[in-house]
Amino acid sequence: MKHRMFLLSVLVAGAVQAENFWSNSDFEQGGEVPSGYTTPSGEPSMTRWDEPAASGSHSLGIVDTKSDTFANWVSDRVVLPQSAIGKTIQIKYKKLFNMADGYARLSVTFHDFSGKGMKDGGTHFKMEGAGEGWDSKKFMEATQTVNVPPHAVSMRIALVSAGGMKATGEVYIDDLEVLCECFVEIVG
Ligand SMILES: [Ca+2]
Repeated sequence: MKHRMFLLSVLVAGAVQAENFWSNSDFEQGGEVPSGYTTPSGEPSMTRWDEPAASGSHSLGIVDTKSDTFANWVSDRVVLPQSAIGKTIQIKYKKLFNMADGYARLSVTFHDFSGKGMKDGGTHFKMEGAGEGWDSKKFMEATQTVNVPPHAVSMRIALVSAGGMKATGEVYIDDLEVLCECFVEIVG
């Protein structure tokens, strides 16, 4: 029996595939703004969709020059794959930042069937001070995990320079993937 259980676990582990379900990951598609993103509040004039870039010629960026306001990029709500609900997903991205008097944040929020934000579904990844790679303008890779609440239907991602209203500085994100390791298919 022990032998059979071991064999089964090997087959399952070998079959798990991390799939990216986020579109426009490299931020290269769009018109006046990158496809799938808006600047719904704050100071849109401080948002950037240009270089520096880790891939191609665009990243999602903010140059916050004002200590009394902020800027943000907010994604559309994206319907979660059924198999991601209640599971852990990975947010993988490249970041370049130099923030003072506060921090910028990459925020992940989950929403219920009516589109309302869920109380237990907010995670903020802070970027404070000068990030590793800033001096050489090299984007650094980050991977963070988030738990998807059981009743979540959709999620969105926001890049915000409002980690404390006084925060100023620059922040850029590129190659953003949302990976779900829950498409289990036993092939053995
Ligand atoms: Ca890019």
